[in-house]
Amino acid sequence: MTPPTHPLALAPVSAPPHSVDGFVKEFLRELNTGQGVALSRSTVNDQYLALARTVRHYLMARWLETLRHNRQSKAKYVGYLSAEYLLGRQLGNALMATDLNDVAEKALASCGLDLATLRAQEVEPGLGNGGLGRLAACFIDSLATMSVPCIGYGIRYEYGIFRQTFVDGRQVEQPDTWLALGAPWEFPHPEAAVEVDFGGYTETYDDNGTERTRWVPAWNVLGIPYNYMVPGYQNGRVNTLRLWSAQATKAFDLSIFNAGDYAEAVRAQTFAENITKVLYPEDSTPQGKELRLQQQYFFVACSIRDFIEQMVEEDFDLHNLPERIHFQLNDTHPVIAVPELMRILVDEKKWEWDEAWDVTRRCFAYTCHTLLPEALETWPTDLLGRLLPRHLEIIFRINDEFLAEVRAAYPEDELRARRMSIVADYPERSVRMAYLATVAGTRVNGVAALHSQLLAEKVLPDFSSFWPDKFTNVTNGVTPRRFIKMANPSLSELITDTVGPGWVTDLERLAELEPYAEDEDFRRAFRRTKDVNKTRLYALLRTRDGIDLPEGHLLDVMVKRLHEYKRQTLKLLHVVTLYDRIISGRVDPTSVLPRTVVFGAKAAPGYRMAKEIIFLANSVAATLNADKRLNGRLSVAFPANYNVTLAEKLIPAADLSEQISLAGMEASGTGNMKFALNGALTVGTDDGANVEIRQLVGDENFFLFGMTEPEVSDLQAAGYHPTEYYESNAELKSAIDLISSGAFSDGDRNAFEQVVSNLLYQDRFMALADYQSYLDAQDRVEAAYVNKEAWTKSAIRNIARTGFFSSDRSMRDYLSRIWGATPDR
Ligand code: 26V
Repeated sequence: MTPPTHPLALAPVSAPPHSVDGFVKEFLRELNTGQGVALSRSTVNDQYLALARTVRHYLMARWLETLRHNRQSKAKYVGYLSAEYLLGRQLGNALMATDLNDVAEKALASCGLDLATLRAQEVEPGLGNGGLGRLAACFIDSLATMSVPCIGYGIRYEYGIFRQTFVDGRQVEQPDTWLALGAPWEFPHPEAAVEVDFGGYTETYDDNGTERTRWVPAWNVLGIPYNYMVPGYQNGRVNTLRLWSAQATKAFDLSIFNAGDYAEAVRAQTFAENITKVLYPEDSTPQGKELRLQQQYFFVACSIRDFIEQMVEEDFDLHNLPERIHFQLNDTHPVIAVPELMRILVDEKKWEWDEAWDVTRRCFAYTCHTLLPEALETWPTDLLGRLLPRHLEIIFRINDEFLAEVRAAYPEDELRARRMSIVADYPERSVRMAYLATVAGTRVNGVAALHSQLLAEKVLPDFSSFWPDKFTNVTNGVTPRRFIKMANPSLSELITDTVGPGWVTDLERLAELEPYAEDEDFRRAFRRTKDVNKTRLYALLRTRDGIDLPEGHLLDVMVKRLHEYKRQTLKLLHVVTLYDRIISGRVDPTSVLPRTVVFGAKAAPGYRMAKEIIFLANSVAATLNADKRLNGRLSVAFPANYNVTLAEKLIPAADLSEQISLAGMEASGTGNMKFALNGALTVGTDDGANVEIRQLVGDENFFLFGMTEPEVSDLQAAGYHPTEYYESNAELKSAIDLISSGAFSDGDRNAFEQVVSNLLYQDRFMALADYQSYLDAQDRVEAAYVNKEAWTKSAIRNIARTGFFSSDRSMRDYLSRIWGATPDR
C-alpha cells in the first residue's frame, strides 16, 4: 500500500514565527484550544501546559525532519538501552535548544505572566536513581547536539524516584506522581503497541526436517511506546527517547486457556500494568525481585522488536544489522536483550545458531558502572527459567560454547573455565549478567580511567586477559547545556562575553579562560556570579524548605545518593569536629572561617544504615543551627528531596565540592565534574574521575586527601581495625564520643548507636583511616579560602581546565572506541 500523500504534506509542519507576537499567538491558541481556558481564568498549571506545548511546536518540524533524514540516509543508529533516564525538567532545556528563552519571557510578560513561575510548575521526570540515569540523559543530549542518530530506549515508570520528606529528621518516602498534572512532553502511540511474552515452556518441533525450538508463553502484556523529543542544542536536530509503558492485552490467546492455567493467566493480565508502575529505588544491592526482571525484559523486548520492525519495513537484510545499530547496554539491567535478539533470529527468523550469534555479538557493547561486588546483578536460574524459559536455554548454550572456547585456549585449566562461567553454581545457581554482557559485547568499558583499570584487573580479570582488546575506558562527562548554560546563566554570560559562545558545544574552548585567572576585573566578575548564584539558592531554600542560610560563608556542598562508600559520615565527623573544637573551647569561634555545609541525599528505602546516617545529619544540623555559641560561624542544611532541579541551583552556588568516597569505590562520579565546571574547588580522594580532574586542574587547585586504592587494598589485606584510629586520635575520639553523648539527640545516648558502632567495629569504607588526612585537607581549604584572590584564581583554573568533561567528548570516545568498532576475534 502506498502511503497517503498531499502536496502540503511534504513539509508537514513549520515552526511558528520566532517573534514575540508569533509566540503570544501560539501560546494563547494552546491555552484556549488545548487547555480549553481563557487567559483570565487560567491556572498556573494551565499556563505551564500551554507554554510547554507552544515550545514543542517549535521543535516539531525539526523532529519530523530528523526522522525523515535518518530514514533516508540509512545511517547507523546508537540504540541506548537504559532502565533509567534522570532527565530533569524539560521546559528550560527546550527553550534553550530553540533559543526561545527571551522571546518566551517577553511574550509571557505581555500577557502579565512570569516565565520563571511557569518553569517552576514543572515536575521533573525522575525516572532514575542517580548517576547512572543522569548520565544516560546527558549522553542522549550530546548525541542530539552532535547530530548522531540515536534512539534512547527505556521505561516510562508511572512513579519515578520517591519524593523524600523528613519527619523528625528521618526520611519518609512519598510517591512521585509526576504525571498527575499532565505530561506535555510525551507522545503516546497506543496503536503501535508491541506484545511481550512471559512464562510458559519451550518445546521442539520438526520444521521440514530441521529440529527447532519454540517458546509457548503463558501470558503476555502490551508495550505502549511514548516518544519524547531530545532536542539538539540550536542545531535543527531532534532525536527520540522512546519509553515503554505496560498495559494488559485486551483478549488473550486461546492457547493459554487450553493450557489449562486460567487463573494464572488472568492474574497475570491483572498485574500487567504493575510492570512499569514504579522505579526501583535501590541503586546498589540487587534484590533479585521478579518484578525487576520483568521490567528489564519488558523494555528490552519492546525495544529490540521496535528496531527490528523498522528494519524489516525497509526490507533490510538483518544479516547486516550491526551496520545499522549498536545497542549500548547501560549497566547489566538491559543485558537480557542479548538472548532476546538470539531468540528472534533463531526461533522466529529461523536462522542457524552460528549466523545468529555472529550478528548478535556485533550489535552490543556493555558499560559497567560499579565496582561494588554486591551491585553486580545475578539472576537465579529458577526465576529466569520460570519467567523466560527460552532465554535461559539460550544463555546455557551461549555459555557452553563460550566455555568450550576457554577450555580450548586453556586445556589444563578447568578452574579458570569455572571462574569464567556465565552460570554460577554457588551460592545458588544463577546467571551473572556482567559476564553475559562481556561475552556478548564488542566492547566493555568502565566510566573513568581508574575504574576501567580496576574493572579489568579486579572484577573481570580472566575476561580481560582472554580478550584484552575488548576492554576500554570512556571517562564520563556531563552536558554543558543543562549544567552550565542553563543552570548558571551569570557564569555563562561571563564566559560568552570573554571567549564567545562556541564553548557551549565545544567545551575545550574554556581553556581560553586560563589567562583571565590573572585578570583582577575578571576575578571580581567571577565572584559576582557566585554571589548571584548563592543569593538565588538561598532564596529558593527559604521558600522551598524554610531554611535560612547566612550570607558570606564558604559554601561546602555534598550532594549524591546516600551510600556508606560515599562516606557522608566522614563529612559529618568533620562537621562534628569543627563544632566540638568551638564548644570545648579548643578554638575561639571568632577565629573560625564561616562555613555552611549543605547535604543532599536520598537513601534507598530499605537501606537501614543509610537512613540512620540521614537521621544523624539532620540531628547534627538541628543542634548546630540552634547553638548560639557558634556565633553564626557554622551552619548545616539538609534540604529534602535532592534531585536534578535542586542540583541546578546548588552546584552553581558552591565554593567547595565534596568528593570523598573511599578510593576504588566510586566508579566515576559526575557531580564532581559539574562542580568543577561551575568553579567550585574539590576536596577529594584519589577515586573515580577525581583522579582525572586533579590531573587536569593541577594539585595546587585541588585538595587531595586519603589513601590511594593500592593503600586501601594493602590495609584491607593487613587487617583493618578502626578502633585503633579512634583510640589514637584525640579529636576523632572526642567527635565520636560527642555523638554518643546525646549532644545531638536531647541526651539520648543510644540514638546513633548503629552508626557509631558500625564506625568503631566495622567501618567497611575506612572513614576512620582517612579522618586525619581529611581534616588536614580541610585545614588547607580554610587557609586557601581566606586568600580570596588566590581562591578565585584556582576556581577559574578549574573551569578553564575541565572542558574535557563534556559529555560531547564522552560521545566522541564512544563513537571512535566502541560504536565504530567490530569484534577483534
Ligand atoms: C545498580 C543496581 C544494582 C541492582 C539493583 C538496582 C540497581 C539500580 C541501579 C544500579 C546502578 C548503580 C550503579 C551506578 O549508578 N553507578 C554510578 O554510575 C555513575 C555513572 O557512570 C558513576 O558516575 C558513579 O560513580 C556510579 O556509582
